[in-house]
Amino acid sequence: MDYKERLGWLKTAHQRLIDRPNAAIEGNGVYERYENPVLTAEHAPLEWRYDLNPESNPYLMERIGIHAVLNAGAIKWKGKYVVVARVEGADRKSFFAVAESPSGVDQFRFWSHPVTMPEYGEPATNIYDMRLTAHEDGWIYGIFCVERKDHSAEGDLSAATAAAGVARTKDLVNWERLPDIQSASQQRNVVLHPEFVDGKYALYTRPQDGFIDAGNGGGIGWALVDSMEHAVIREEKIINSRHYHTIREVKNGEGPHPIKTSKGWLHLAHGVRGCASGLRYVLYLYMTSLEDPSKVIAQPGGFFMAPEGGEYVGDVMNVLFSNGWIADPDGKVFIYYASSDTRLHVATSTVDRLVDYCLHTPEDGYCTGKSVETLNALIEGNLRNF
Ligand code: M1P
Repeated sequence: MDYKERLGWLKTAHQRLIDRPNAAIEGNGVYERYENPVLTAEHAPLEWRYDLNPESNPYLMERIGIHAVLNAGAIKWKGKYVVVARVEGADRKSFFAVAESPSGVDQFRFWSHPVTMPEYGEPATNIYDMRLTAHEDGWIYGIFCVERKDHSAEGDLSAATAAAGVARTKDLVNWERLPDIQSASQQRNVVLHPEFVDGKYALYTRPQDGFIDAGNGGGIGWALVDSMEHAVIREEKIINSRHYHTIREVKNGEGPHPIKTSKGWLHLAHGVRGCASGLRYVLYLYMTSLEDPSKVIAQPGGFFMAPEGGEYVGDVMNVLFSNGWIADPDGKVFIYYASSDTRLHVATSTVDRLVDYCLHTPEDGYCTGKSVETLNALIEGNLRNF
């Protein structure tokens, strides 16, 4: 192909990918998966990847490789379904980029430029996994992981530290960077609750001993802070703990901020366990009280979603991760989740179905005997009545 032919081919293929309709797949009744991912590396605009000047790029070769589009914060914005995705380049650096869709399940298109995130303190080596919160104070906050080299670990080139970065915006284009959250431990997966609690900002936290290891960090924490302009975590209590031989044995972390329902706050989180093939990341739901969002009132046992089919395969295998969902006023819920740190998918459900799932899925009994007892109770009821 000559330059002109190749450019035409690239443009057609890219447009076809964006226009591709996405159909729901009937499943377990709790949610519907969709046939296609909603965002992939190939969705990145051609202007980001190619030098389109025939003089400086006569072979029309890709100049900047985009490797993955994953873990995205989500928000309904001016009638559109908008995600702030983690885009990872071939150079392993992640950045944020906004994409919007008219339907929430297909036709996602990136805005023209990635987000230029101002720095705070020592420039970050990597930033990722933004949780978006339209807070009742009027700002949209983005809290994200800031990774920097761990200078105390001399000679260990993979040693890093994790902190929670904070930025706020009114238009998703211009971001005001605020100081990183101060905490006694390293933090990742920090999420801002959308309402004030006792007049303070409320944070879901995930204390961790090291960059990867949760170590003694017991699970998802809860902290009240006076200000987001200088957020300091002074006290933190664990509200959703890790537990031996469960899906959240090794680590867990809050997903997006919880959805307020008439029966309580509905939470989406990820749980991690170890196995011979490495770490396995799955999604789970739980609910907390409207009066006290730090008090768990429902904890269905097991995972809500786990990798299936092609979702198993990618840059980091056997991973589902979510940090964004949108609840429409009619109760429809769009869950944006990434598979194997490579691509972004959507699943849909409703607030009513997800609450029903939380309130009626048996809790984990923490041993095989209890699991069989619970199973038998269901079977007996079904055999007696149906
Ligand atoms: O690779 C899986 C995930 O690992 C991290 O999550 P956590 O902090 O819970 O271990 C994050 O780096 C996340 O981005 C990634 O998807």
